[in-house]
Amino acid sequence: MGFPEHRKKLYETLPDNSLVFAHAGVPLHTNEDHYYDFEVNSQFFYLTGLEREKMCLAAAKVNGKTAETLFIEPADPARERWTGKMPTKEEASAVSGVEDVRPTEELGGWISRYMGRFRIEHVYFDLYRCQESDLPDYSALCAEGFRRKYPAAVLHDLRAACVPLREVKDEEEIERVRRAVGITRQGLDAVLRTLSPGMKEYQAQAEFESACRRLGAVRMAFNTIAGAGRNGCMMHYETNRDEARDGQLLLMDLGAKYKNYCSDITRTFPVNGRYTPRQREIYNLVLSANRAVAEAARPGITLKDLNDVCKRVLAEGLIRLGLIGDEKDVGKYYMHSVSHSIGIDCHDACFAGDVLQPGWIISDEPGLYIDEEETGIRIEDDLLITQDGCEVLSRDIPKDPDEIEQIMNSR
Ligand SMILES: [Mn+2]
Repeated sequence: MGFPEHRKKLYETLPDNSLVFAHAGVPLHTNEDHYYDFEVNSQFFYLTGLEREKMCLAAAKVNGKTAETLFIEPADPARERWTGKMPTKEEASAVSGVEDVRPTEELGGWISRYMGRFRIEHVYFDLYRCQESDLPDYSALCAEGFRRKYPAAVLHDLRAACVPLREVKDEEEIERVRRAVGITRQGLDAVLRTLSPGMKEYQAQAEFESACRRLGAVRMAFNTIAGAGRNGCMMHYETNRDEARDGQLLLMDLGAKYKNYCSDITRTFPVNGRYTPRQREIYNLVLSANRAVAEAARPGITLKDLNDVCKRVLAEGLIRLGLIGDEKDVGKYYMHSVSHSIGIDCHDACFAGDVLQPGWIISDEPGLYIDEEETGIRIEDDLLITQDGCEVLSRDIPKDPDEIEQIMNSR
């Protein structure tokens, strides 16, 4: 179980005469001697459970047999004096389950040996590219170097090979997401205890994040979104500098990350503790879409099917409220999609069109964004797909408007 099992499954899916290089990545430079906070490559993490920079898992599947070696930077006392202890071979081995751990400088020799002696035909690097304009990732640069030296080898995308495996979470992964959701619940409790008119959006963010860190989430799943009033109408608003005022709603889309697994939750609270009748009307419509999606989520359907369910409910409600005249205009107030996969990444690796299976974890996040009323409402839960439906992992996080008002007014 756990991370060694992930590697075993990957090796089973690979053709014979393959090499795999999963690079952890390197810290990215900003200016002078400053670097961005290091985030480990998701494929490397999925295969090893290690979050440390400058490591590489190299594996060979040759003549039906697999061999694997983990290459790590050797501990350097001079560097440790400044930036802390580096993992030893034994520690890296204990976390990953890889028995053969060697210093990074031996990776070149390892490659020469396999490429020189065996009929290697397929070579896997993480070659994912999100946008054409992105700088190449570290793994892509390593692949470039490899291709120059061995132009006959066919390069494949390690991410694409991992996606079908990553889509279905195992027990340990589900447990980590559960913990992340549980921590997020307590972080939102802290917001509900303190939210009041005059609070800055970043102060609500601070309430949430400090509770999460206290509870063991050393990082968030993504930049916290805290948008009051009109700011709640921007799907990925993360400036969080404005004041939350009397009569406004505060939309918070956020999530703790626990042992590198994400939660992704949205709640929309009334800043003064009471929804206006109009806010409640729209809120209840979003809530009914949220419930309809959870009702529909089950193995065998796709994320697009769930979005169709969501759009139908929202469109009917918007017509009833007089905001649109025709179902097809639902996009005027609902611009995103209701669901994505959740795991190591907040928008976790999955292929569009793949059908849900037991073990998928997905979001359920309908929203309505009505600029002219300065009203943005989104309600997001995390769902674990089960044999015959789903389990709402975030069921304990208040979303019923009466319950939210009751909590805010009894403090
Ligand atoms: Mn989401």
